[in-house]
Amino acid sequence: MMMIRVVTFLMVCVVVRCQLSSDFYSKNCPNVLNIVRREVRSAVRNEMRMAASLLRLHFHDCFVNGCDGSVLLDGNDGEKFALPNLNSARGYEVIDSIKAAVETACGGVVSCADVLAIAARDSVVLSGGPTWNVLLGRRDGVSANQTAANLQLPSPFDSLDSIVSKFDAVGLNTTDVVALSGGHTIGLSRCALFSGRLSNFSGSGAPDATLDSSLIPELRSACPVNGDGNNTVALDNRSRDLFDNSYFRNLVNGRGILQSDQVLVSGDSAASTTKTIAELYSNNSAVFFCDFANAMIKMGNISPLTGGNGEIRRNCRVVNS
Ligand code: HEM
Ligand SMILES: *[C@@H]1O[C@H](CO)[C@@H](O)[C@H](O)[C@H]1NC(C)=O
Ligand SMILES: *[C@@H]1O[C@H](CO)[C@@H](O)[C@H](O)[C@H]1NC(C)=O
Ligand SMILES: *[C@@H]1O[C@H](CO)[C@@H](O)[C@H](O)[C@H]1NC(C)=O
Ligand SMILES: *[C@@H]1O[C@H](CO)[C@@H](O)[C@H](O)[C@H]1NC(C)=O
Ligand SMILES: *[C@@H]1O[C@H](CO)[C@@H](O)[C@H](O)[C@H]1NC(C)=O
Ligand SMILES: CC(=O)N[C@H]1CO[C@H](CO)[C@@H](O)[C@@H]1O
Repeated sequence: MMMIRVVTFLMVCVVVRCQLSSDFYSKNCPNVLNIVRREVRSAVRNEMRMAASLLRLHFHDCFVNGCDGSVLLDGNDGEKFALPNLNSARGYEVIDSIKAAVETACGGVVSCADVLAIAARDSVVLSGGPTWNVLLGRRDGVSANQTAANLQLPSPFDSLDSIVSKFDAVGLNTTDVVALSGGHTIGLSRCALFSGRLSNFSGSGAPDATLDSSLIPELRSACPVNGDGNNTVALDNRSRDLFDNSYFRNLVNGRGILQSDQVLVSGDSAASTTKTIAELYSNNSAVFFCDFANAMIKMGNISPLTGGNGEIRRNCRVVNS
């Protein structure tokens, strides 16, 4: 069974081309992959959710100014304080400790943007998902852009068209939208981001009709009206910490948590090819794993700074002086 899966995975997989390289640090920091993996493993052992949080950080980095570590920069006007990240994005301290370990081994060599990319891959693998060769050689940006973070990161209240166009703007297509949304097979969401679906959805007087009604009582009890909007539920309650295709099995059953999840199969816009893709993933996890890995590589290739652009930040929170 395992053998068949592996063979299918290899057959389906088509390698994506790009400008970074997987052996970028082979001379100047040959141990970087082992160091990052060791640190991620220890953080995830300490708290399983951290795998999800680290995966999301790489996504939020790449969608704003490309994968340049900008999400990590401190400061009230930084991306950390943009709406999609405030009281939401997490894992910054873990990135600090990974970076510190890497700096001890090879100071001033490995970018924070690359640390995020490696940590995201390791997080997926440690959660039971696919692996891929992480392409490296990104340099770190010297500024963050909060406005861009607010405009360019997809919102859980976005329509399918809006989500598709935000991905398109960074060179990711509909297949990538669906595959990468599968990142929601791990991690949690706060009630405030979906509780509007549970009653009087968009002023309709009723819950969101695309939400399986048998899920509503459970979600209402986890997220009571006037309760703490910061309470959390699993994005994939079938297997909250396992990276598998059950997120897509939820979607075909109307059990996506966020509106932006469910629109992939229930949205009636022109882009509903997303439904065909989600259905495929719901009964073929090998194709999902392969498409996810390829889409992660594509996402990691968004506008990298290379050559003499940017810098290798010593502390991921501040630009070098
Ligand atoms: C398609 C558009 C997307 C939207 C609208 C979206 C939105 C969200 C929202 C609202 C949350 C919960 C945040 C909170 O509770 O404060 C979340 C969590 C998460 N997202 Fe997404 N997301 C999208 C795509 C992605 C992608 C592409 C990835 C990675 C490949 C990803 C990975 C995650 C993970 C792992 C979590 C859980 C984080 C944790 O538990 O700390 N998401 N997302
Ligand atoms: C920040 O992003 C916004 C929106 O994309 C853009 O209009 C603005 O020029 C950017 N600011 C800087 C300093 O690059
Ligand atoms: C998206 O791009 C990938 C290659 O990066 C390709 O294999 C796939 O067919 C494309 N999907 C769509 C819907 O165009
Ligand atoms: C639902 O919301 C709409 C608009 O906000 C409001 O006019 C209506 O009275 C609400 N209905 C119920 C049943 O709460
Ligand atoms: C969540 O917690 C933060 C920080 O304590 C607070 O500022 C915010 O208002 C809370 N959000 C909700 C929806 O309750
Ligand atoms: C895949 O799953 C969908 C629903 O999830 C189902 O309708 C469809 O028949 C399945 N297709 C195949 C080829 O098994
Ligand atoms: C909304 C939610 O989180 N529902 C359930 C998820 O699964 C556990 C059992 O594993 C239930 O106790 C929750 O109520």
